Amino acid sequence: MNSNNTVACPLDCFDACEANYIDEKCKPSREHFITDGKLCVKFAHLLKEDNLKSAIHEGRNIELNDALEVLSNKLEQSNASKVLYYKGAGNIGVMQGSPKEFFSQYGATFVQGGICDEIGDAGLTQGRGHNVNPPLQNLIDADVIISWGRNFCLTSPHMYAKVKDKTFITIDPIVTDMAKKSDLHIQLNPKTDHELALLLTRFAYMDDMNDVESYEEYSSGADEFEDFAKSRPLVSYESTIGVHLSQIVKFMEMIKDKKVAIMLGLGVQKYFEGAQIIRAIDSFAAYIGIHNKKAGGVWYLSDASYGYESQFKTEAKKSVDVTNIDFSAYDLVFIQGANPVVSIPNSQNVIDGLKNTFVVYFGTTNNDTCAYANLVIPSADFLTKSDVRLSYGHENKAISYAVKQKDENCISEYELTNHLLEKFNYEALKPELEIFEYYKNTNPKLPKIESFEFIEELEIEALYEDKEDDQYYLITGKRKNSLNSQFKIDNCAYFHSSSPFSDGVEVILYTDYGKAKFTVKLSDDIKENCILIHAGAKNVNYLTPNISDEVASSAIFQDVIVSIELS
Ligand SMILES: Nc1nc2c(c(=O)[nH]1)N[C@H]1C(S)=C(S)[C@@H](COP(=O)(O)OP(=O)(O)OC[C@H]3O[C@@H](n4cnc5c(=O)[nH]c(N)nc54)[C@H](O)[C@@H]3O)O[C@H]1N2
Ligand SMILES: Nc1nc2c(c(=O)[nH]1)N[C@H]1C(S)=C(S)[C@@H](COP(=O)(O)OP(=O)(O)OC[C@H]3O[C@@H](n4cnc5c(=O)[nH]c(N)nc54)[C@H](O)[C@@H]3O)O[C@H]1N2
Ligand code: SF4
Ligand SMILES: [Mo]
Repeated sequence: MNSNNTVACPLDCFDACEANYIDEKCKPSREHFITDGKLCVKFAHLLKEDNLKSAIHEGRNIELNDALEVLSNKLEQSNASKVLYYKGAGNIGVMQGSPKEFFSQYGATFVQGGICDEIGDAGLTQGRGHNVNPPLQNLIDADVIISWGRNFCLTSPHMYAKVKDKTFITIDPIVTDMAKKSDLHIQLNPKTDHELALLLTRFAYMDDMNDVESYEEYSSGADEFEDFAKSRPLVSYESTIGVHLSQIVKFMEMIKDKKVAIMLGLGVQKYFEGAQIIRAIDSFAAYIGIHNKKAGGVWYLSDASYGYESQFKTEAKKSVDVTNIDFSAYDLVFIQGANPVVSIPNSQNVIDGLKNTFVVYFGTTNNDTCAYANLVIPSADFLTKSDVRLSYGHENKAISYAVKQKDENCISEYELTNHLLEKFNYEALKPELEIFEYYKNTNPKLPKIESFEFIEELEIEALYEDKEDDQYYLITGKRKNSLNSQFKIDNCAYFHSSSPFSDGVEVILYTDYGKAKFTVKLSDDIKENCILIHAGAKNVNYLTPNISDEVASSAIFQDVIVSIELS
């Protein structure tokens, strides 16, 4: 088969699947290890997207060249530091990084921190110097897999398919799809995972499951961590974590003498002290000797570009935390591949700001953010541009060739960047093929954990101390058939059926940060004290804090208590 017909799924997902473009159709690749002959429904939705086919200026369709002229004139007239470059995760191919090169040379303000995995990444890196997953084979060779704050089978269905016959334990406040496939489900209260990690450490100590031989080789602080875990009073655990001790006993029985893999997800780190929480879990993992073994290990959203040299300049002269941008403070806001009106915290703040600046939207679809754009530039879709897709789930990548002719009114990220670089007489990008070949042919070696620092103390404010009985924890996670705000999204708030509401009624939910209307859906999969609102739900981020976590300038979507406005 002609290998130049492969395309990579560009969606922000662990799996990084590959397809073959044959007879104008995408067929799941059989040779690509992860894809293994299957693609998912999100990819099918992507193929059916109604993509933008014309540039738009102040509500009127215009020629692409005219739109590029408006953009460069605006940039020429603006003070560079008053131009904000905002990049999202609509397509996570490496070529999406190219516009950074222009905005870096131009001197625009960049966004720092993130709205995804950055808090957990910072926590893991503090403890072990990097955040890189073990080889996928270690997962395949594990006996027991713990899905901890991650909806493993839903958010990375192809990784899951490789190991679906293993024994699973899920740690999650919600009865997720993954929980339903698990032999044990620890349905803890939100923001109590550090307490659970300490409790498990204490049980491991009592059961002689501490693997001193393994961790003394590369770590420091184990004794202090052990003492710290032992010093917590056992009696308070049940009421705080919300879990019966018999489940902890079962957990220990299930992992004893087994090769254990922990699949960590975003759920544990969507809090102000999320970096400490994830470090507590990673310290428990080190204590029982999971790291640096031939099988098992700890997986998170790995630093996919570890070991690659960035092919684009990305230094920012100035930056602003993503969690609390005052968009109105900029003369021009350039938004690429993102839908911040729905996806970043405090939607009211975002909308108020976007209404009072000149917004350029560069993307494939007419999303919620386009409603506030003065200029829309249609991006070429993934089938019409070459790219390489690295994965934050595993070490396999996916290669994308341009298999279709681009629409003449659309432009790729690489082309737009070179156009602007030329206009401003800046240094051009390296040739597209050279960048593509670099990412395609470079295969960095996965690092081991050379030195590990156990966490020795925790300073974490408990969410349960602030919550009244008629209030709820907010859980916000992914939905099976959509990808963040892309594709079919609802605006529902899911409650346990013991709640005082009926299915289908509208409620107004409020927090310290804002309020919004939702349609009630009842489901016994939801813990009684929680409300689940999916990522991408139109109004969810009216409720979330425009506050950064303590170390990573990143969003803390769940550090919030929800009340219900009674009409
Ligand atoms: N179908 C689908 N797949 C996706 C995506 C999508 O939108 N749809 N998005 C992709 C992206 S961008 C990302 S970053 C990944 C994220 O992948 P995951 O980390 O799996 O995603 P989430 O659904 O955000 O969070 C995981 C789980 O954490 C649980 N949780 C919430 N709070 C807590 C807590 O305090 N403690 C514990 N232990 N659990 C908690 C939630 O109930 C949820 O089940 O998924 C990717 N894959
Ligand atoms: N409440 C709540 N909020 C969340 C989350 C949550 O769990 N709960 N999850 C967070 C997470 S993990 C993430 S990653 C973010 C995601 O948030 P965003 O980064 O804003 O991503 P999307 O909502 O998927 O919107 C991506 C847009 O990219 C555009 N696009 C697609 N392909 C291309 C392309 O090839 N080129 C260009 N230029 N544009 C393209 C499409 O128009 C699409 O609308 O949301 C975060 N927000
Ligand atoms: S599982 Fe993920 S990477 Fe694979 S086709 Fe679906 S969205 Fe794309
Ligand atoms: Mo994400």
